[in-house]
Amino acid sequence: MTHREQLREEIESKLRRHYGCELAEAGRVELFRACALVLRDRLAARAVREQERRERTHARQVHYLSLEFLMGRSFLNNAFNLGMLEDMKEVLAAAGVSLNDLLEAEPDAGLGNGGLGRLAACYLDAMATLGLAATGYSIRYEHGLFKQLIVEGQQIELPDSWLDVGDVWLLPRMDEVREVRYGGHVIEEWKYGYMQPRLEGYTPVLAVPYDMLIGGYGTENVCTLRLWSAKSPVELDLNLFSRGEYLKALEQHAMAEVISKILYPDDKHIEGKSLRLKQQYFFVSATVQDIIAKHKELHGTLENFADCHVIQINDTHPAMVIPELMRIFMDEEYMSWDDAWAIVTRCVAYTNHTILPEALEQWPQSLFENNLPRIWAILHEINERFCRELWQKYPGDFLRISRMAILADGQVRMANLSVAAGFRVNGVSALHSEILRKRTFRDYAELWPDKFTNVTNGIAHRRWLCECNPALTELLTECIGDGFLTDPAAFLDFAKYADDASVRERLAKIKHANKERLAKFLRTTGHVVDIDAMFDVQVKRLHEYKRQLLNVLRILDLYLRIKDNPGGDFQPRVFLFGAKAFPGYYMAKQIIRLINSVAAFIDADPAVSRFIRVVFMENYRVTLAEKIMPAAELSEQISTAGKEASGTGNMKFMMNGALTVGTLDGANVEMCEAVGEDNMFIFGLRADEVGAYKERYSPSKLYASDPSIRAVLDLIEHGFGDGVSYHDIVQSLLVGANPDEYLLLADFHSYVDAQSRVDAVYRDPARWNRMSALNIAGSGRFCADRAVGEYARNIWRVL
Ligand code: 26Q
Repeated sequence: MTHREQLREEIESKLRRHYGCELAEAGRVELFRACALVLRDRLAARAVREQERRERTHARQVHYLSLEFLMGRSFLNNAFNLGMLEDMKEVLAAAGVSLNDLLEAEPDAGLGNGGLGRLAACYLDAMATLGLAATGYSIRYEHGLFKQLIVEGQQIELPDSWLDVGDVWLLPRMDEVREVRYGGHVIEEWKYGYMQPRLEGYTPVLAVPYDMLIGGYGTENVCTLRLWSAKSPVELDLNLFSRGEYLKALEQHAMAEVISKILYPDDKHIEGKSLRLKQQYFFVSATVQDIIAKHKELHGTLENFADCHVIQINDTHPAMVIPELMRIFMDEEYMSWDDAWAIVTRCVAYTNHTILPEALEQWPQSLFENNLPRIWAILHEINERFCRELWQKYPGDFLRISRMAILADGQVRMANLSVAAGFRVNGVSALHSEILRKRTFRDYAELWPDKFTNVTNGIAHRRWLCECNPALTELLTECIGDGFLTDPAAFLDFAKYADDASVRERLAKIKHANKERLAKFLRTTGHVVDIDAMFDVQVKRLHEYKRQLLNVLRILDLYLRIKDNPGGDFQPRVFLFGAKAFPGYYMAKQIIRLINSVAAFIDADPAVSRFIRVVFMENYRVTLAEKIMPAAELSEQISTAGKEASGTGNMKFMMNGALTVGTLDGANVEMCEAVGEDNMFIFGLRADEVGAYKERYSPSKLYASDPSIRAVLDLIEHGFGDGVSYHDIVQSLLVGANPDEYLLLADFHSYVDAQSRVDAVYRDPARWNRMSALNIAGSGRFCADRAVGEYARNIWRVL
């Protein structure tokens, strides 16, 4: 039997067994599930072998802890990595089904907000491909990030229920359920001559693991993403009712099961909500128990624990691993403080993802005291010992010690905890890591210079190039062979084809076809766009520092120029936006509304809409990004310098041949290094200029003295004829304690200039496509395989 015949039989057998139907009569969802189950079986068979290998070889294990894994869809990735894509296509085609249709049946696993969550997902793919013994841990949120609707120009949030169909990838492991305890009080008891703290009157919650298997490419290795689901151990027992305990039981039941209900839609906008703290502790405690229990089964001792495990925390959100490991080592394994601390500080490493000071995580002490009393006591002791050590080192330097303290002003500072206990701290781009050393964690970097390092982010290039842009992948393969599939350095070989006119023409054709594909999709959402116009794209979370508003300002500037000179020769462009706003972030939501008002305003003016069009694409998510990246020609990466830790969308655009207009921020700096300044459109203040500039910055003076800035702001103030006022947006730029915090007006002209350089190059296709080729060739260093390789060698010591 051929592979193809066997695959067909397996699918048929799944259909019969699970849905009682034949291939010819199966509905789309049934067929999707059956095919997914076949892929899952293959992965499961490999996973069993991999598990045996890990246990036999005592491989050093990596545990990647993250509150978010923004996985998107898995079907295509699994088929691709298993080498079954062609067979799958053929078998389906023979049954009269197109693979692309089938793929649309899968919901996104949207278990993340944006960059940080998608990074974790990309890294799982790379860890599996590099053959690491790695496991990801997170929460099986019932609802991922909200679904965004745009109604009358405004964002509406709807719940996202991905599990109805998305559960097909999840394997429940009922034999590895853990118990997590909340509340109660600590009883101090003497036992065998030791003081043994014990929690009493606590509320137990069960953590049920569901495993998603992640197959590597070109290897048999499989990694696991373990997602914990919360379940109450309390049966709702009506007998309790008579004893007056029914309400208490009901309350405990509800408290337990709400823990894994929903992903917090915050991205940097941190609120000290007790449910969020419970979520963090829930997944951290279950994970730590899991790691320790399995270690004991395999080794029978904890002495070698730090040699066998490294725990990477994705930002500070899982930082409670530190006190939780301490708790289990001391209270349950009877270790001394010093022995426990020596292990913990050898196996936890911390990645920071943000420079915005308001986004550094802090929790009110009272939340810990009430919900996690034993963890609170341990944090208190960690802080006492740490501050005492600092006092030895810096006697009398109160200010420094209070800056470095873990507990201060009734708050627990999770970043300080992570730096103090972690054996390595890394930023996510060269510039970001530099800022961490020089500013954010300056005191710490003086004390422990060797603790700090950089690992520039990377993206899963098989997903973000090969799977979503097969035509470009084929061209690359023709030119440079298929080595780049597993070797990021091989991309560079493509540089020499930048001077080959036939390759440049192929590039242009591929881009055009991808634009057509996106335009076709946009038509189904009610947007008609001109395929011959430049596709100019800004997609990312909506945040003031990312400056979507600056993009709007220059669109309005262009609008005014067209109005002034309707017969002029303007480069046609389609301005595409996609962004979700945190539901409680007023200014972000206003900016979404503004984009939609401007879109309608331009649409209604034929003199302008013959040149430009603005489209806000609703519900931006992984699956939509996979349609956008291959079609984009210009990538907008315009954050205020010094604010974007890295960015990863910038890399996806670059790899798909878009040119970048951007500030020297985050990983843009390294992209510019990779391709040279001539092959990027750089503008604006530099990170090291921003501070001094702000000292003497007066946006209202700029408004008064600069006619084009004034004209654009007046236009916004006047409104767009739809009865909506954008007065607040204008005010935020001109008045208040910190007007134009993100320096939009300061960078305005520089940005407008950069955009005219873009237009000039676009008019010369040979030059544009040459730059595009050089960007693709330079994008190899932004592969997740390279980034994870660096983690593995320099931090985890597993390669
Ligand atoms: C924390 C506490 C309570 C509630 C929510 C949060 C929370 C959740 C998500 C805080 C931050 C985030 C996400 C941050 C994030 O996505 N940062 C981005 O990380 C990317 C990957 O490193 C970088 O490329 C981006 O520059 C950075 O903004």
